[in-house]
Amino acid sequence: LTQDQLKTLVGQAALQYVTPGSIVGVGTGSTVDKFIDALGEALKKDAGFVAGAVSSSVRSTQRLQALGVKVLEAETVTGLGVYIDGADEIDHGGHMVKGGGAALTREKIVAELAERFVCIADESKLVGTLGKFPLPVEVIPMAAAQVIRAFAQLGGTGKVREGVTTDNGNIIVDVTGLQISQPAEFERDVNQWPGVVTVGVFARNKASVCLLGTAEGVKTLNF
Ligand code: DER
Repeated sequence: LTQDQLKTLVGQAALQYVTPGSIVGVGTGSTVDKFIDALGEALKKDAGFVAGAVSSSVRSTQRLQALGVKVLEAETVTGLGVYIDGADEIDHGGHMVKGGGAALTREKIVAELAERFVCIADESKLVGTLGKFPLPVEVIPMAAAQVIRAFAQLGGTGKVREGVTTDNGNIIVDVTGLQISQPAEFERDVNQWPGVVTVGVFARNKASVCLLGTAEGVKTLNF
């Protein structure tokens, strides 16, 4: 099975976690795109399959609206049953590195609204320790240099992601060379640094379940 086929498998499997007629939280990325495709198929059979969606990015909003899904602003809902999103890495505790698609801030906001975070990923994303994937950090532009120096103190090498401005008008620093063995502490510490908007470690908002696409089919990891 190709990586694209694995993403399709898990995108379809995620439909089982959506309560019919509910408002669904939707993340960002190529695996989530497969979930949105599957949602489109479900809506063809039952136009009321979802009542609406809260989206984590302009990219996902456009894809959902193309299906005729009503996209609601996060501030208009008080909670969601489920949030469906991908990850760049996920460890055996359900902690994730996210932000490859530069949507980490809104992803974390929408994830915070949801009772359950359903992560959909191909097996290449499951790791022992987070940090092999360059860690995305959303930063207020004027703080970039000092944040990069702070990561250097931790043995990390930070680099501003060229040509990317987030939906919030900030920049992304990607940090290589980190081993994030205590994700919750790391997230809490870095979140406090002046100028850091969001660090791409999802420990507070870790996954409740991960649908992992493997050559043997979809593996369900519960955390
Ligand atoms: O940017 C993000 O957080 C995405 O969810 C990313 O982590 C997964 O993107 P992919 O499904 O395209 O690999």
